[in-house]
Amino acid sequence: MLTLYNNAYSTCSQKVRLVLAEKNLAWEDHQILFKDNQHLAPEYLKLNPNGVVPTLVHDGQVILDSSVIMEYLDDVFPEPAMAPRDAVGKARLRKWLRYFEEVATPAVRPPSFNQAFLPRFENLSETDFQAAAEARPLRKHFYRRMGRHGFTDGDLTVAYDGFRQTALRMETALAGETWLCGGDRPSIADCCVAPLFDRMDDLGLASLWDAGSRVGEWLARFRARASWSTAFYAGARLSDTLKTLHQRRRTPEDLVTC
Ligand SMILES: N[C@@H](CCC(=O)N[C@@H](CS)C(=O)NCC(=O)O)C(=O)O
Repeated sequence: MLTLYNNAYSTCSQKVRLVLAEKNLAWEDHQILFKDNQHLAPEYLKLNPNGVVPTLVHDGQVILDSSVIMEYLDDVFPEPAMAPRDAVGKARLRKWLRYFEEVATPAVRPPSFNQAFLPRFENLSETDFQAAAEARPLRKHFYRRMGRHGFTDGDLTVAYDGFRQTALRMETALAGETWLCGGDRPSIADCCVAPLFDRMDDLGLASLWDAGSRVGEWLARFRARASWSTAFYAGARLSDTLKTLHQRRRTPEDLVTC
C-alpha cells in the first residue's frame, strides 16, 4: 500500500506524482494543506520532521525527500525502468538530480513566493511572522530572508540566472536525445525538473528559455504524455485557483531595464 502525503500544487509533490503515473501505480492521496499549516501539525511532523511535502508511506515504511522517493519507487517497482541500471548511468542520473536540487529547485521559490504565497504572510504582525518562520524546521531562514515584503530584485536575478543556466545545460544534453538520460521514456531526472519548468511557465516566466529550443520541445513532449494529465490534474497549477498570479510578477526583462 502506497500513501503519498502531498499537496496539489507543490512541485516536489508533482515530481513524485509523475513517477507514480509513469509506473501506473495505485496510491492513496493524502492532501496536506499549507494554508491550514497541516505540514507543521505535530502528527505530520512525526512522519516528516522537516515539515515539508511530500512524504511516502509504503507498507509502513516512511520515505522522505522527493528525489529519494522517486529513486525508491524505481527500486521497488522497477518496470518500466526510469533510471539507468549500470553504475555510470546511475551516476549521470544522480548528477542531474543533485544539480537540479542545487540550482533549479531553489530558483523557482523566490518568484513563486512573491507572486503566489506572500499574501498569506504580509498582513501578519512582525511577531506572528517571525513565529511562522520559526515553526518551519527546514525553511526558517528562507522565510526570514523573504520577510513580509517579499524577495528583492537581487534575489530574483540570482533565481532567473540559475534557471537560465539549467535550461542551457539541458539544451546541450538533449542534442540527439529525447529524454535527459536517453531512452524512449522520461527518467527520474526528467520528472525532477519538468514541474519546475511548468511552474516558471505558470508564473509567466517562460522567457527564461526558448519555446522553440530542444528544452521547449522536451517540455511539450512531456506535457503530451498521459502521466502529465494524471499528475497535473485540475487544481495542480497555481493559475488554476489564483487569478492574481501575475499581478506581482517581475519578469527577467523588468529586472534588466530597471
Ligand atoms: N528536499 C525536500 C524539499 C520539500 C519542500 O521544500 N517542499 C515544499 C513544497 S514543494 C514544502 O513543503 N514547503 C513548506 C513550506 O514552505 O512551509 C523534498 O524534495 O522533498
